[in-house]
Amino acid sequence: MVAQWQLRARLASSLSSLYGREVPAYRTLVQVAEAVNHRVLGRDGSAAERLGSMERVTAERHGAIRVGTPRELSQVARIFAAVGMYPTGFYDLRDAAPNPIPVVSTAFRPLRREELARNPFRMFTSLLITDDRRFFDAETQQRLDDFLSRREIFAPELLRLADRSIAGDGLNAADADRFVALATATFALSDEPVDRAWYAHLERISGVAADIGGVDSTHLNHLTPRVLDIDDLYASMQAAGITMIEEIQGPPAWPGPDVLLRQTSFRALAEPRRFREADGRQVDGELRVRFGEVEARGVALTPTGRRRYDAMLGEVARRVAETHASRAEVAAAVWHEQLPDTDAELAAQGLAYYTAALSPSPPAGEPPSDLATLVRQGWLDLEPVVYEDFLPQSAAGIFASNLTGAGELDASGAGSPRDEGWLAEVVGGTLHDPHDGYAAQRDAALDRVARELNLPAI
Ligand code: OOG
Ligand code: NI
Repeated sequence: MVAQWQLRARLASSLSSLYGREVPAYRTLVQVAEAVNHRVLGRDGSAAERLGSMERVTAERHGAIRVGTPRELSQVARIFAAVGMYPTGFYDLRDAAPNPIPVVSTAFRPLRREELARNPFRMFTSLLITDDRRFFDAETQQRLDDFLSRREIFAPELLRLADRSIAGDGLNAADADRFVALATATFALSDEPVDRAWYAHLERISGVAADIGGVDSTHLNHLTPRVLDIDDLYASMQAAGITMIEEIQGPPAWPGPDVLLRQTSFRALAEPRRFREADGRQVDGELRVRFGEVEARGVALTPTGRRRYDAMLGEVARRVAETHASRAEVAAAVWHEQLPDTDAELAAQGLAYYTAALSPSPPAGEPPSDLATLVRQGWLDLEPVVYEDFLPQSAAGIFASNLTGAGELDASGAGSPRDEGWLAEVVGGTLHDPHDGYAAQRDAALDRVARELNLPAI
């Protein structure tokens, strides 16, 4: 039998080979990322691995795919459940300022720490919202819905194998090979001709809408390796002659611990695609929709910490608009003012998630029973809980920085209500809350420490 986690590792590696063949710059990115990680290991020693073992970080990827209908998303959910990846988090990118994108998204990923350690593959998956009048008028919506309801992206055999893996907790060797091959082929760039006029109509509204609803298939949009020092990576890629987008998305470089998620990307080259013209003729052309992205992960924030982060984002935007200073400078100042820059204070103030073990050399005397005092008096060794999710603002920024045009938006058009409950139904009933896993890790560790210190609770 091939267990679900082994299928996940095989799928991740197979998609990585596919994307490397399709987008050569991705291979450069992976090489540079590995070089950066070795540099950090040489520089920081074992501290380099406090956010994940070198083995995990080197293998770690997230992909991004985009689908057009709730039915397609429900099929995606079956394919990923077959490899132990479950829909986690809700991101509505339609209200992301200043870059609204006509999708709602979730991330399929392993939930438990042990599963993430075995293979942390995740897939950021976006669903086009066709009835949102800020983006699509009634006629375009009708055409989109007709077009999307006619296509079959996922082969029935692939879905049958997925269901078999879900029911049997894995697949036999022959089925496993077939499943990985079919799933990989599903996410390859198709050579089916693209209807030029229809694609162009959608592209005027939104490049993302065209990439989803203007073609007969889906494809990996990017595949993202993880690095331990994204500032080094950014400089190294520029030095290798690959132009990166202007900014690193997410938290700024700062003296404190790595927090949440920092990402950056480069625009991939145009890729050859076939087009069907209005008169039925087929011609060669190109499209430039896929890109390369890379990320660094840090400690997960608690809901309180996350509210602080969101407020800081707002404050940075306000000051940038007011002073026209560079975003990096303003962000560094805001972070310095508003967030403690040590693990101890992030933990003591309940802003970030940590697991804890009893320090081998605790202070003398009676232990206090609250976390803040235990941390400040040096009773505990803290380990960051790594952020395993995404950031809506950064995601929208990544989408937008790689589009050719801003698109057209009808600000007076009515949005269409979509929420977590709706998305949960689409993906089969459950949408997981990212915080559950982080809190469970912290709580289990603190319970252990409380028992060791003979405290009723911490
Ligand atoms: C997804 C963009 C978001 C991320 O890492 O935040 C994303 C897409 O382009 O389909 O991948
Ligand atoms: Ni991404």
